[in-house]
Amino acid sequence: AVLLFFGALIDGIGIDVARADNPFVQTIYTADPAPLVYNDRLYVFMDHDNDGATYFNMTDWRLFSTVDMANWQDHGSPLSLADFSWADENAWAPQVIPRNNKFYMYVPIRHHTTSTMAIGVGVSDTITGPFHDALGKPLVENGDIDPTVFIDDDGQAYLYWGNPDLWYVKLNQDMISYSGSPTKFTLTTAGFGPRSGSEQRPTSFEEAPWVYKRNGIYYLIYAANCCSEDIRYSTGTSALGPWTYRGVIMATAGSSFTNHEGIVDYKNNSYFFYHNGALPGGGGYQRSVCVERFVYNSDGTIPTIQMTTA
Ligand code: FUB
Repeated sequence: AVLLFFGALIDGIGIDVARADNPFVQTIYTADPAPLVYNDRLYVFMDHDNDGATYFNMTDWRLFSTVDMANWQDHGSPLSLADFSWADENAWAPQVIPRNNKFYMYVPIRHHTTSTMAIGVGVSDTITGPFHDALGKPLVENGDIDPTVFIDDDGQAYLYWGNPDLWYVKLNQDMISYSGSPTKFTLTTAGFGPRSGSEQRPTSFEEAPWVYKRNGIYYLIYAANCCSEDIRYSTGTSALGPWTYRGVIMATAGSSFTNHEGIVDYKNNSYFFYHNGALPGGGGYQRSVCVERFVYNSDGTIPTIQMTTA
């Protein structure tokens, strides 16, 4: 089945390419989008917010894909909280990356015996899943969340995650183990900008890191300032910085007090994925993923992006 966001559900394709309405998933509440281009198709992994929820008590992840940014295919749930025997709550922001002829899905979930947030890894032979728990235990566990994964040109893979701190570790080739210890970035205002409001944190960095490299520039996009988050970014000269604060990309998430981004190039366009609370009944715990096309400035900086709603 192909979901069309003009209110129709049809089988097959054959529709003129058109700009999708936002939110582009309108059948369920979704959040924390993580785009991935694979075999000329754009996949977006995301959380699944529960109807009527009063907390982020999600229990599965969802996957949608497109070839034209207008017609989105619903692939159902590639992975669930129940697939991790050691976890009991909080199926939060995922990211998937291909390597070793497999797909690795990094997810923050709560360890049931320690009640601490940890990062688990799902693995699958196909991008649409089903994924299964690769380790039977956390990859890392330090209470921090929101993994993002990046493989540099030299083949070194990095996992980054964090709230309130920003951590990284060098992943091994197998993508389910690491060398060295998890290490904190030093958060400075030169790297991550000054904090807004009265909260006692050193910089604007809050959560939702998203790291990638484009035209020789390393980008670290993130959600800033609790608890009406905006999306900001820094750039670096290596996968480990040093980072230079570059400013705000998206200033609001509407009626959602969180925002969480993913950026990707697809078919010669650049796309900024995020979430807001724009569906009927939406809000902080009933969020909806959206996407905006944008153009990088000639120096590689990212323009301010306005959200659009249907
Ligand atoms: O979706 C649960 C949490 O809310 C995510 O981990 C954060 O990034 C925020 O979006």
